[in-house]
Amino acid sequence: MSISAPELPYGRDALAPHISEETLNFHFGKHHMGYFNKLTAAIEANASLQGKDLVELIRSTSGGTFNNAAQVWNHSFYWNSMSPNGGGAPTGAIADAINASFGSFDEFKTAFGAAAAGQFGSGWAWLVKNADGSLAITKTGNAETPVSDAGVTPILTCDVWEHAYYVDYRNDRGGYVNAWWNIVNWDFANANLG
Ligand code: MN3
Repeated sequence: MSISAPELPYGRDALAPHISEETLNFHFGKHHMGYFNKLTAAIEANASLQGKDLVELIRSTSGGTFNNAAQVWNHSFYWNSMSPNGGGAPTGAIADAINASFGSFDEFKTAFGAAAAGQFGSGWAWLVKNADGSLAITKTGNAETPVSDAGVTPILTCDVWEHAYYVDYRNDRGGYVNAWWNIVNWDFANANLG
């Protein structure tokens, strides 16, 4: 088996009060693990899927296998996009790159928040690096992921499926995204920027 089980990089109560332990019990323990379990079942049932890593599966499958592979990858990236020690203004190279691409951190926050709010239904808001080195904000629906495009490097993501926030914020996606800024992991962003 080439796909390892998802791991949460901190305790399930570590993001409180911004994201509760109850949310992570469901979001990591049920949803993320559910995608992983369905993916491993699909791999066991189909020899042509065996021996491929997660990114290879994302780029070579469609339908249910794509959805589960992409959701396994997207959620691991999402957990790492947050940290109990995160939040505040960006530091290091990502701070300079944000200023260069968006004008200022405040302008970036406004544009990212608009993408997160404007994703109709389930999906994801992303900060990505394009092949030319510039940063961009994108949004994807359902399981769709920038990983599908080999020329794009994901930097950060915020999950805007209702299961990410409904326990803590009910239908207030904007309130959830506002809280996400308190735990955003700039060290992870800098590592991805390379
Ligand atoms: Mn989710």
